[in-house]
Amino acid sequence: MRTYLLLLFLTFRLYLTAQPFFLYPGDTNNDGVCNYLDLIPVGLAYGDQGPRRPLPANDWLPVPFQPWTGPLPPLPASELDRAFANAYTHQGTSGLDTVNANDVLILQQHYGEVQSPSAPSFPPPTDYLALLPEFPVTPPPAIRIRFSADTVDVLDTFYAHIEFTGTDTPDPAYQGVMAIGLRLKYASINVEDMPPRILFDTLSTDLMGLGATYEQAVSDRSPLPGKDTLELAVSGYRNPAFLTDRPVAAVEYIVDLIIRSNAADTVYKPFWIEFVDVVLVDTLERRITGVLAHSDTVVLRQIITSAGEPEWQQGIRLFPNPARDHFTVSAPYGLLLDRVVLFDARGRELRRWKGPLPGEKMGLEGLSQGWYNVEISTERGVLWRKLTLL
Ligand SMILES: [Ca+2]
Repeated sequence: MRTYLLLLFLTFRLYLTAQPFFLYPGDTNNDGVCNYLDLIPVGLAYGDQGPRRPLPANDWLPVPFQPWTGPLPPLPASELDRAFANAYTHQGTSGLDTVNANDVLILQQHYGEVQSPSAPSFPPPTDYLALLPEFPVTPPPAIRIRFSADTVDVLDTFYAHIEFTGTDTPDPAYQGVMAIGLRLKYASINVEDMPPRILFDTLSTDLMGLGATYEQAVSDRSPLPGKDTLELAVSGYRNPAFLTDRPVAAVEYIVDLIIRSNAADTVYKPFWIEFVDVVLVDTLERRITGVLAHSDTVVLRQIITSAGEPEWQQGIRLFPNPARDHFTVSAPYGLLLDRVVLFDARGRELRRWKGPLPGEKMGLEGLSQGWYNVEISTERGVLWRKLTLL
């Protein structure tokens, strides 16, 4: 068996040396897509030096390169894996001869792009996470999400703090965590008009970060983080940056609107973030398994009042109301309407008008009798009115 493996390895090496190598700049882990996980090889190889690529191109195309032979993290996998690691993991993706912050810029530039099946890299792409050796740690470290408040109101800003919790495992092989990669999902409906922002700890000099939201990933790239998805990674510079408790990143949300689903004066909606993928890697490129992930819940609140409204709000009315085939919004002179949105009693958005003029007719064709909620956004704020359709 060993002889067979050795033969296989030697044949493979011969094959490698006879073939030119190609990589997609930014796909540092060669899994076929440029995304947050590509920050991990950059962290592992930070500061490494090797031969410059013959062409300095950083376009999203397979470009030729020469494998580096310099020091590599001592992968505990087979020699075959080491050859692969040499071929794809530890390249200066920017085309420079040192792995440095420029490589993170290339990741941002190509975020979300996928390798073309007709022009794959060589060696061909592999499942990066499946190649990582597993390292179970007991008790395990944890990733926790903590919201900045228990309850927040419409138009409030709130933060999801993502935190690493260290472990006091007696395992002498555990040296801490070098990089953390997270894919997170959340219910976007009450925060969708204002995309979240991912905030990294820019004061720390031992960490780099990479994140993507649907706003940052433009539409001609695929696969995108969806409207309800966040992807982010943080990594130390070859060092185990996460040993004791420390913040990973924060996500800033703004409560946009809450849809009124009944006649109550105040609406409450829970909001939370789910972990889809949690990847913790150490400086030996081992994936730490058994990691605990805890999420938190925040309550979004909207207080709907008509009594005691400011004067400018009192002047905003729906007419006619009850309505038959259309309605208009009357507003105090000079107040501009940004947006009018119609919701049914179950909170589903039905129609949306951008920048209507006061008095402009908004059609209700095809809608059934009953009551509806109308959200009116103005330059001075947002308010709600109830509309009855006969
Ligand atoms: Ca990749």
